[in-house]
Amino acid sequence: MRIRLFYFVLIFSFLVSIHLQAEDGYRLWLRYDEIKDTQKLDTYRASITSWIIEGSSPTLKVAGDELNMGLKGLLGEPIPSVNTIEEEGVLLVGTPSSSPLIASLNLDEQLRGLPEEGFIITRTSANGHSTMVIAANGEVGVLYGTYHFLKLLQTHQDIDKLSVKSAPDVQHRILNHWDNLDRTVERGYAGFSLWDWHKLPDFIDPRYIDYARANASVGINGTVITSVNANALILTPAYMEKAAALADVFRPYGLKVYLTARFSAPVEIGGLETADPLDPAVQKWWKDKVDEIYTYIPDFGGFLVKANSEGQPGPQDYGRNHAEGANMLADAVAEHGGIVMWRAFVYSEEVPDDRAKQAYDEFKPLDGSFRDNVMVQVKNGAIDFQPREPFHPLFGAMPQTPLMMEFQITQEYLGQATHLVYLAPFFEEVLQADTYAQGEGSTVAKVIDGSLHNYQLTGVAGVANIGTDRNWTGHHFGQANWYAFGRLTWDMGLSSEAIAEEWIGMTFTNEEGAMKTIKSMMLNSHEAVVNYMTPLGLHHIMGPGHHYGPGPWVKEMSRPDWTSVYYHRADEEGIGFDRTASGSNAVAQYFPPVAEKFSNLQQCPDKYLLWFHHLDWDYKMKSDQILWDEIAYHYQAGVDTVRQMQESWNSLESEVDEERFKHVQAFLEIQKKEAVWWKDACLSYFQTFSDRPIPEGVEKPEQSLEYYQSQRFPFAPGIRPRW
Ligand code: BDP
Repeated sequence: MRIRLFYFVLIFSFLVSIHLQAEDGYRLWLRYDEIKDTQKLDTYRASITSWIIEGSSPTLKVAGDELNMGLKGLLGEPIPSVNTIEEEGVLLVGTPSSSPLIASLNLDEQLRGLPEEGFIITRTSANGHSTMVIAANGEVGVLYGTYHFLKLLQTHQDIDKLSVKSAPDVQHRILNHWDNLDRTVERGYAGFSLWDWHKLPDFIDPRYIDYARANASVGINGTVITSVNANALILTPAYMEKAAALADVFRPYGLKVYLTARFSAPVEIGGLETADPLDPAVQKWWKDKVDEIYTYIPDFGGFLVKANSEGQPGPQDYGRNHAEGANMLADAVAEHGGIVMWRAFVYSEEVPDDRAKQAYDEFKPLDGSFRDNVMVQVKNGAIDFQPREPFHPLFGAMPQTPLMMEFQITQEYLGQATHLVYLAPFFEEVLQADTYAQGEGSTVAKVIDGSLHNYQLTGVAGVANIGTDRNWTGHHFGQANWYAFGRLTWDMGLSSEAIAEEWIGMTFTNEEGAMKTIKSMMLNSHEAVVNYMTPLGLHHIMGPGHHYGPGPWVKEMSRPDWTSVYYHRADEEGIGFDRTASGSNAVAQYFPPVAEKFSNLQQCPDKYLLWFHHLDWDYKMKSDQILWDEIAYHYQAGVDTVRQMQESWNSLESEVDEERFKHVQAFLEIQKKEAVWWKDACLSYFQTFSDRPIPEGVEKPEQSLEYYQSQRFPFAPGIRPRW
């Protein structure tokens, strides 16, 4: 009896553990659980009875595997693959060159002009039977089309009259991992680096494959696997072999590997005395090094470089400019088809001018002097991934140099992994901003997709939020930002709402009411975090070094533009950074209509007010409130929104599996606590200048200012090793 009970308990706990494992978020948005809506399920089962993929390349094989797994899971029964079309209900997948069946269909018209990665999903007649077809000119297009098709099922779309034609808006859609070789992740809040360097190349963690699947499913086609604060060791044979093993895993998924290049590598690992980009020996060293990399990784994508920025070595160490540095590397990779992504995130120690102006001042004069295979990678805003920033003035200002957007997906300045912040609305806000570079309608998106200046190279980068945490991103909702990054870089015209709907449908629910509740939590979340951290254009007032929590009082750092007081400039009179003509005049870097708008107090949107203006505490806002009160109300509104998010989430208890429900619930509680902390710490501090009461309706700070100032977080995650 006892033995039986023992086995019963054992089996029971095993089953429970399987169940729990299934809801830990590991499967991301590729869950493929059986469709619960029986009507939908029946229609899908009737429409898809078998599938064919002709051809046997690795990419077609993974497309077939995904289709097999996806259909079986979603439809709740295995859907066989067949060799011929003898009935309706066959899903035909492939390219005209890999599939004679597809070649025999009259798809030329539809496929014409479609890039290799694009795809069509259509219905046509094959062998006299109405057949659904996923077709592309390139095999990766087939894979992307397959994921798209599965997504239609996952989100319960009508597939009867399908007519999809899709192609990416930009060529390079790239994750930037700030992963170190010791597996720490700079500004990573989801555990350690996925790359198990020590065991590579021999041990291939199955997670690498799931990582590649997830990226392919949203069209991400490149990954920079090492940190921008680069280590030259990655360019040594032992590490290149490891990187090559990753590249081998990623290749079938259309995911290229890129590396960060440490500019001083010729000295550090090459034994040269200089890394001067104009020195022929240095040029040769890089050329040889690149040739060597290509022997390991034949389709190596190229380099991402952070140079002469925050202490990183660069061409300026030798009196050369950024273009000379970038061009040397560009020449080395050119014959292999590689590219160089050269970052514009620079600000010089010697220049006492407004940090917001420095990237523009340094790069604008170099427009037109970069090689054709260089993209300059520009952060979305001119400071540094703050909760909200106006778009970077470089966008639109370099017509002869392809500019690549850099977003930060990891939430370094946005509550890190415990705050639910859906970033798509912010990405969308930046992409849709009008630069006026060529008159009205010259949006940042049009700069980035190349249409405004006819760029031949186009790209978007996102600093990854991915790590070894079982759910990949720390917060279950962090997955939505990875997802949204991929979707938006594929189609910059997609709305953040539409992307949220897809993601919710694939991860949590397609049930209308619950979907609506989750969607509204997501869509309000970015505004909420801006409100409780940096409302009305405030920026860079976070804790020093780790960037966790509030630190508006920070004033002792090794450089003034790392402090908070440099940015908020609060004094007895008022608050804000005057970037108009009477101040740093950073506003002049924008095209005149934008500069005028931001300079003019009547026209400057409230959300950028203190970014561009220093205003009196009793400045009358459009709302009729005085500035001080308005600031306080915004902080309170941020806290209130988080409380609403908590209520919304709690109402979903019966709609969401217990494990993810509780996880998110606990994180929302942390978020609420920290939102209150931000509000209280910032209001207490700014009140010492404003000398005005906390207005009616705003909760009083819970602790004294001294208490907030005394908080220390020496072990906050994601800190740069040297800090
Ligand atoms: C800052 C991060 C720092 C990065 C830097 C960069 O705090 O860790 O190295 O950006 O983008 O926001 O290079």
